[in-house]
Amino acid sequence: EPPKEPELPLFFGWFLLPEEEERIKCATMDFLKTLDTLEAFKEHISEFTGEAEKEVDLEQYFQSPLQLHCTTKFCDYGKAEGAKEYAELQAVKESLAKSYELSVTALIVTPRTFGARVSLTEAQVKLWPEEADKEGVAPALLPIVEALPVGSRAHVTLGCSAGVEAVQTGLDLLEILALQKEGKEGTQVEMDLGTLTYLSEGRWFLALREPINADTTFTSFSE
Ligand code: 2AM
Repeated sequence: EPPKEPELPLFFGWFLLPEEEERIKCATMDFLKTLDTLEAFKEHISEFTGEAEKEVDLEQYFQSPLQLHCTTKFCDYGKAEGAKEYAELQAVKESLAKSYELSVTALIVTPRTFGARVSLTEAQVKLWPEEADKEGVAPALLPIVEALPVGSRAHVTLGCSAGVEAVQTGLDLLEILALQKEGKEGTQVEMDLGTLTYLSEGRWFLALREPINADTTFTSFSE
């Protein structure tokens, strides 16, 4: 019998340590609590509720995932393109179970997702698959995404609205970055945490004044 191939995981990524997860969840929930009380946000409430006068409790609106993480490669147990090649990279094999400090530099909120933008270091970019930024991106958006620095899609999904899959967070982030690149920024609001910008269709971007760092472990995950 030939030796069995090692099984591929659902995905690889950086997983926040439990105490870090608690800290990040608290800080980001505080932001949501403030956001839905802002006049600027209320002006665009219908983009979340479908009705102009209705209120929204963003803390209830988003369901948070079980374990906070930043996905590097979605392998889908080997069904995703490039899964095996990624798992076999020397950089990946060497990095398993190692500690990494991630830097969160912005938060995004859309009617679909709530996420944290992660700015990767050079060492971290070595674990970022070259094609990952472009996967599943709408053709119209591709030229702009290709012009963004590698790893621009890196994020931690903090929550999804009902019926939305986590993969949407990275796509929402790229859309926001593309709009920024085209100079399509709307209303800006100064908050304690940083500058909040509105980018049409219920999209909000908070550029953090100070990055939020989080200790993580690089590892694979299978259900
Ligand atoms: P996320 O990275 O935005 O959270 C398991 O489903 C994990 O893999 C989730 O964390 C999810 O999104 C990510 N994921 C799911 N499908 C994906 C895809 N097609 N491309 C990239 N990441 C994906």
